Amino acid sequence: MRTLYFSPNSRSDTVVALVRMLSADIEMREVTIVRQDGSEGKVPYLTDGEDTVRERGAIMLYLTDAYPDAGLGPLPGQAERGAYLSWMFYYQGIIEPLLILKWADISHPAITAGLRDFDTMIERLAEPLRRGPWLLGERFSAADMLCTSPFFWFADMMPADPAIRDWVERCGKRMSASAK
Ligand SMILES: N[C@@H](CCC(=O)N[C@@H](CS)C(=O)NCC(=O)O)C(=O)O
Repeated sequence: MRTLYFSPNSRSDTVVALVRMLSADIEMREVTIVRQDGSEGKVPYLTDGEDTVRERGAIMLYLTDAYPDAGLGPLPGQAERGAYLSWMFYYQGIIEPLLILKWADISHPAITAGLRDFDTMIERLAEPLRRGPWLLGERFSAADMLCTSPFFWFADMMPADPAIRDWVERCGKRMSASAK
């Protein structure tokens, strides 16, 4: 039995939405993440028997592989699998760190050398969106859900580029349509 630990109005929201869209039979356990005792309490967190999964990108990838019927992520051997993995890891390794650094107004040549910068990251996202509606072209996937997620929370981070703005709006509509 799989269990997802989540807390409302947190990063786990995207995973909760994905579980719904996958029609996945997962026990949902709401937890409090503000802890006074110094213990680790990050969400989202997924358990699957003895195995555990942390980090949104990893959890979403694990779930789209585990519930393939919903078609929300290419499986090994399918077209665009490499691009799918790349966007999930690009989110965790580049997009979210750059958003936090921008919010904190921190810059350093070593950061730019490793991660590039916010504008380069936005351009990277916009490239496929000028050719098709989703990061994987015509195919909507959990990568769109993950990579648009910060723009729903931090409206002031939303770039002016219409390719990004339209994509975020499209993705929001797609997710809310599945909630009905
Ligand atoms: N890199 C992790 C970040 C998870 C994370 O920081 N979640 C926040 C909620 S938005 C949390 O659990 N905070 C509580 C804490 O840091 O103790 C992921 O993407 O899953």
